[in-house]
Amino acid sequence: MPFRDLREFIKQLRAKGELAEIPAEVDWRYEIGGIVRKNLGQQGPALLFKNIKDYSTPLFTCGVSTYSRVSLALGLPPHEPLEGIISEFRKKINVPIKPRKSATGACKENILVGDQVNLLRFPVPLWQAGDGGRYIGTWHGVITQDPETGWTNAGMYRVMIHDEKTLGILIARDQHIGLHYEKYRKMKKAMPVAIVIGMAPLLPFIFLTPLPSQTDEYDYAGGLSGEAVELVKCETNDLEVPAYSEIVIEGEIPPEERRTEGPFGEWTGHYGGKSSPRPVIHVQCVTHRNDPIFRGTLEGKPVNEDHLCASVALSALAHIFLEETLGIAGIRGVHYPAVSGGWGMAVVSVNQRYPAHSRTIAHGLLGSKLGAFLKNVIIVDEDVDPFNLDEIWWSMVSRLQASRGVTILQRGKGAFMDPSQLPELQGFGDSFIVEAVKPYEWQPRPEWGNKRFPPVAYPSQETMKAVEKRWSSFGIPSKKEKK
Ligand SMILES: Cc1cc2nc3c(=O)[nH]c(=O)nc-3n(C[C@H](O)[C@H](O)[C@H](O)COP(=O)(O)O)c2cc1C
Ligand SMILES: [Mn+2]
Repeated sequence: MPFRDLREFIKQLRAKGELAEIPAEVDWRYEIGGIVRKNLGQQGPALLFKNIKDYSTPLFTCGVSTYSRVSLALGLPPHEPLEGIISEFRKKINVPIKPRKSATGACKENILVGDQVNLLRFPVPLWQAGDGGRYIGTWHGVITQDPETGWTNAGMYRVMIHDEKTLGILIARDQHIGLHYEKYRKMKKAMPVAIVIGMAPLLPFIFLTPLPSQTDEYDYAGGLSGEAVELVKCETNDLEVPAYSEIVIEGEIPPEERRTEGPFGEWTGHYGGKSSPRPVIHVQCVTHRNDPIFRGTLEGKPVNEDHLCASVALSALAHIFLEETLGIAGIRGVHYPAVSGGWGMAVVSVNQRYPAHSRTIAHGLLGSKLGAFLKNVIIVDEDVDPFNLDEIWWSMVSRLQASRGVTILQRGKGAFMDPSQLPELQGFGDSFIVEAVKPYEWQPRPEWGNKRFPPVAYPSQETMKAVEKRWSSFGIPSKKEKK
């Protein structure tokens, strides 16, 4: 059964023993960030902070910071392997479902306009020491519309509090919000915006996922959830938001006004940029449910909730892109490992069928929007499990000759705020492609059993099956499943 909202998900987490509810008073200034950091490090439960200093509203975080909870959100068994999680994600997102429109919804239970607007009413953490402010938008959706075509976009772009009624936002030119904003700027008009916080667990996966332009993220959110997303219209503009959101912030972004925003602990695990003048959001209205639950996440040094979720979403989407958009056959799996930040590295396992098959894959990814923050690509053969980092290391020694299989591409598209790049060169980045594969052109040899590469040293399938059958009789304890 899909989860309609954040509350249903929290209820299920509680029932499954996946939730820690924290009655002790905690400080929104740094302490929450520290607790979340430790909890992420030990792959702990989802957290509901119920007693935050100066506040009565609770904060929910770490909802999908482990694969078992991502499985739960997707309706899979708790110990589903990563390959299965990504495969399910791929299947569901590939069948979009149009949203349903409602006249009203739970997010309208409280409507605050004008003088009633006070963003400091929510327990927004100052997440960690180097952050330039309190970030209210860390696990949210920012909704805007193309003023020419009417295309609606929903993306996750960080949002900082300036004061009770004003927010700062980072808008990159090559992101969809950037495309919309450029048009409004040319028209010299303010851009209407809606920010949604606290929603059904699969929606943020869609908001952080680079889907093609002119496509509506709500359709994909419906597909992924297996049920149409119910939408309601904003109070002060024509944008639509999920009806069961905990909090909705409505406002507009003037074309030229700037205020200092940042820095922010980035997905790279560093502070890659300094505070700079960036666009502001003037908030006109806040709507929220009764007893709202604030939702946020700590970004920073991997692996955090955002890295894990980006890893799942990008792996699934890149697989679809390579297979269906680029028409590349023979792909066993695509993995953007969470340990590399979820965005920065892709491993693709492929059954090579023609010359340069492996390299085409790397070029395809690096040249696409899925490669917006992608730096390095590793290609392995189809018998190497791309979801098992140990096997990738093995492959990089046993099948790679550096002069043949390592390529460095210079001045490609780099992730902005990449800490390894000089500030003046931000946006440009070098990439490596590693083809840790059996060379396509090698010929069969008798000493290799007439294969084109030396055989892998491993007991035969027949032996392994027979051992498996008798395994319990040997009295050897089985290794605990690693998640
Ligand atoms: C927690 C979090 C914060 C993010 N903040 C930003 C941001 O400030 N600016 C940005 O361009 N992308 C940011 N991203 C990445 C975008 O969400 C991602 O590139 C997404 O594809 C953007 O949506 P779009 O493809 O519709 O433009 C963030 C991702 C996460 C998970
Ligand atoms: Mn988009």
